[in-house]
Amino acid sequence: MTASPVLSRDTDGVRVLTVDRPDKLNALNRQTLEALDAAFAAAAEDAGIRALVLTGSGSKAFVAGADIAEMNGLTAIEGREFSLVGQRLMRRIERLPKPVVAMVNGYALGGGLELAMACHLRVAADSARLGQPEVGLGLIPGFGGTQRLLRLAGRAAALELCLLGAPVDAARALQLGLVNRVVPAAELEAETMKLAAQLAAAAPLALRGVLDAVVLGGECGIEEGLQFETAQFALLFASEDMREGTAAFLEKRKPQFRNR
Ligand code: CO8
Repeated sequence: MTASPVLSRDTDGVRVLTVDRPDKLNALNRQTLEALDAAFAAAAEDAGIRALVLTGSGSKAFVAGADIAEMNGLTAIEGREFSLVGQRLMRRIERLPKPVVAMVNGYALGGGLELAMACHLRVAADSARLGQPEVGLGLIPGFGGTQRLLRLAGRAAALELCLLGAPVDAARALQLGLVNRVVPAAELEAETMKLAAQLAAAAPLALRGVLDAVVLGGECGIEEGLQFETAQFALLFASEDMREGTAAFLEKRKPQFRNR
């Protein structure tokens, strides 16, 4: 039996998933895409997991893209299938009812940037480089990158990155809104885990409400988006955690959220 290309470890309600193909800079072959899909599906169902961190093995790459060697041999039909497997994974992450933080520890290129953009937050090492270099391979992004980059950073940045293919450094990625935070490489893990711990201690139903309202709201008009927000807001009045959060504020103590 071959080892899984995705490692998983849990700490205090946070599951860390690591793409583990360091000799190939964690490139996404079909086996890795499927292993990630299964890992995210399992995490969604696991009541003990409240937040996730996604990263790549080694210090050089988060994920350097879809596996070019594997793509080189594909027919058009197989290429379409490969793209759909990747898009399904990205959508699963984006629609996960728990927050996912990408810990961008190095190159996030092509499918690697697409993977990071499907996560809800991105923390990058100052040494990271991010880009959509597919045009250089005679391709375009195929795991939803044209669409997520457009929504995340706007048309100018999407066209610049996808047309020119040149990666940007972490500082420029922050300027473009592609990442939320940039930290020194040596502090990346500690800073990301701190953020994940904060998410894991928050009220899970409230986080889920935010994810639903923001992710779905970003894909529809303002009227529908406001309806999503009101529906989520109203639903939370039925939760024990809302009573606990507001009571804790009034009693000047720390809330204990129970996911109920
Ligand atoms: N796929 C396969 N193998 C890769 C990839 C990749 N994306 N990236 C790196 N590797 C391999 C290299 O081939 C090399 O393997 P080997 O040692 O066996 O020769 C090993 O990883 C180390 O890489 P390098 O020697 O190239 O390391 P360098 O430090 O010299 O360079 C770079 C690092 C700049 C990151 C360089 O490896 C590079 O340019 N990689 C490719 C980046 C890229 O173009 N990514 C986009 C791929 S296309 C894509 O993601 C499309 C997504 C949508 C797909 C839709 C499907 C239809």
